[in-house]
Amino acid sequence: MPLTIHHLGRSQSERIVWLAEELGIEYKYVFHKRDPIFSPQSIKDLHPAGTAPVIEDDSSPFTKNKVVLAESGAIIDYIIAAYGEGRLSRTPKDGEEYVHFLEWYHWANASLQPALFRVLMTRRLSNDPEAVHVKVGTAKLERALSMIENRLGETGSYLAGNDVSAADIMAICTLTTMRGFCPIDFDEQKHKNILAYLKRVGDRPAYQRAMKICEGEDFVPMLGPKAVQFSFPY
Ligand SMILES: N[C@@H](CCC(=O)N[C@@H](CS)C(=O)NCC(=O)O)C(=O)O
Repeated sequence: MPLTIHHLGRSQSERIVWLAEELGIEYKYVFHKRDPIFSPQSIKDLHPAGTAPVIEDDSSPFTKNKVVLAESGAIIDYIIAAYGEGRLSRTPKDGEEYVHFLEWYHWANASLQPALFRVLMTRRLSNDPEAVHVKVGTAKLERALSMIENRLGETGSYLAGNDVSAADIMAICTLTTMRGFCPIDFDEQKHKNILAYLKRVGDRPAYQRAMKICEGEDFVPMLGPKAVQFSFPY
């Protein structure tokens, strides 16, 4: 099995396991436990970024050298091109859906994920919900959530269109597992499309398999309105 996926517990690297399960490709899975909340040495030894996800590929179709890749988007593009026959991505042949795909795929990790972490950091800086940086952080996240809510209202299903894509694989962990670091509740009315989307994803066998592989049988993915703060070590 040439492809190895490294997952750090309760982290964005669940994306890559979900991707591989959706594609039905073979891979070797390696779990790394947080130390106590950051990457352990075993992740830092793999790649100078010291972050998860990381993949290794011993027989890349693109180079004779061993591939060691960090960064979710790069890894997703690589796996889809190398082993996924383009599935779960969109191309110019998909017309308008391609354009939507591009925006949501990149926005998920470049804007949505930082918006959640901005709230996490600003809450740490101040307990006062009226402090200006807390208010700005919260407003930016709320704007991001309302973008998703409206988009899901348009498609009635997934971010790029009717079917799941890598844009969803990129976005979902911010709306689920990452809320364990920064508890953000969803409102049953205001976020009803997001909640229906989380249920839709949670019903996917590949997502269910991925979450069990990543976090074990007892872990309950955060697919409902209420977020639960993780405590470490776990
Ligand atoms: N933009 C990067 C973010 C990677 C990242 O920060 N991963 C977190 C897991 S959620 C991590 O490795 N945290 C541990 C650490 O930074 O020590 C990606 O999408 O791959």
